[in-house]
Amino acid sequence: MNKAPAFAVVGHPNKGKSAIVSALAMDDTVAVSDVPGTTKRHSAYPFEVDGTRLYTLIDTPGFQRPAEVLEILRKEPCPADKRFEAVRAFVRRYKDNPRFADEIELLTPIVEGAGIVYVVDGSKPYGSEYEAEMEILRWTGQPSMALINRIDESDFTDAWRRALSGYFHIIRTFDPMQAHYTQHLALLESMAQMDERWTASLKRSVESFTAYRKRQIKHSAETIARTVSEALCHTESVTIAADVPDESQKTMLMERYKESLRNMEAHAKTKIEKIWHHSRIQKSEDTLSLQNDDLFSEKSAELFGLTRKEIVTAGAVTGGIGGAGIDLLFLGHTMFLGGIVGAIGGGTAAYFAFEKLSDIEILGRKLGSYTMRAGPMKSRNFPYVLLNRLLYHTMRIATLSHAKRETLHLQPDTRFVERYLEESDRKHLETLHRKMRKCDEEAQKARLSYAEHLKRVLERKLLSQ
Ligand SMILES: Nc1nc2c(ncn2[C@@H]2O[C@H](COP(=O)(O)OP(=O)(O)OP(=O)(O)O)[C@@H](O)[C@H]2O)c(=O)[nH]1
Ligand SMILES: [Mg+2]
Repeated sequence: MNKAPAFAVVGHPNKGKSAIVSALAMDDTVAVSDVPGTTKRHSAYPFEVDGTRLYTLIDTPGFQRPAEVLEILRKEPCPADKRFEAVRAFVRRYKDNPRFADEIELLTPIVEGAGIVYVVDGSKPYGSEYEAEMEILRWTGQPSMALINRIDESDFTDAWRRALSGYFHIIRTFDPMQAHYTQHLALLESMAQMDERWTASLKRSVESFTAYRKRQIKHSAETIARTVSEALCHTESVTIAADVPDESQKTMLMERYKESLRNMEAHAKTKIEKIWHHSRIQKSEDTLSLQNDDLFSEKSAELFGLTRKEIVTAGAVTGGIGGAGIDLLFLGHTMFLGGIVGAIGGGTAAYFAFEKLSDIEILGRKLGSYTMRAGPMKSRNFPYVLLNRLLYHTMRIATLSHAKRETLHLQPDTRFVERYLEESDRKHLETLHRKMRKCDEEAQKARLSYAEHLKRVLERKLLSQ
């Protein structure tokens, strides 16, 4: 049997109990809402790593009639050692009485052995109406702690601390809307102190939790590295009958190519959301624009930390001519291609590469046909554009509390990568981008170092806040 401790999160209605459960269990399926009385039944949310349960949070409805319940409990004289039993008897006796439905729901897990996490809103003044519920919790004698959650800006924390200290030994502040890893760890440490029977197990949880977070970071870094590498090497081809494609064929191919790159990015983002248990988020974001400004302008290159010298010497596009028939290139017809011409002054644009296919059998007939290919991406900025967006996405998702229900606005600015990458990181990544563009065996090795490097960059940020 698994001995992972369970904690019932209890308190007044609408004080952030479900938000706390959601944040601590890292589960965004918990119902969090500003309508008081949202949670009607108690439900358990286990937190598991590799199939091992570390702890369980139990969401509960708020107290509705604590004074009446306390009156019933106090009717008969009851020595302290019999009070737990008295509360249990109350739960049994009033199990089907709708008058105390919420109290029965919230007390059930406690009389079954759960620890108590009592939640108050530190942005509202303390009032004696909270005393009956705190007294009931004290009657149970179960290990307990109080959590002060400030829902808005006002601060009555000191008054709350004074009041709570008469009922709880451990009092902590916690903001479920900020997914601060260090705050979460500190809270687990405090929970480990609630009862010595749980200490060892919760200490192990802290270790597993840290190891788990490192794995999440590693998987995110690998996802980003794979996506950048695949997007750099991606090509789209169509076979055409004549050596001069018509406009609609070119546009179609270019749209398909762009669409594939966008899909790669979207796929990576979904993967990252899954890694961080955020599959249900509502988000508003722009898709990868693939506009000239981002991909080919010197201004963007400078933002990514590419120096003027690097741009001039290497050109805004890298590499040579991809295909045989460079004279078949029809530059300037689409915005996208126009950008290349602008960036390199009408010179070697390897964007569209046409390779003559001959002696290829199609449907049993010999055909002299041509392949029109878009890609691989030659823009020097492109891997930075993608890296910037995916790093931004990872940072936002990894630091997003599971208690948030509002739409997440994602607007990466080009300076993000600059803020996150130091000069030495950038130099290293630039070397790796160059190797990854070769799309050969060396490129695979470069991708692994790239992932390793990104992991260190992400760890620097995500393990310290
Ligand atoms: N800004 C902010 N809002 C919070 C915080 N904690 C909770 N909320 C909001 O307060 C409202 C109530 O939160 P819930 O977690 O649903 O409260 P509850 O105690 O479970 O409520 P019931 O289930 O109705 O008893 C929700 O709109 C939350 O988004 C907080 O720390 N900061
Ligand atoms: Mg609730």
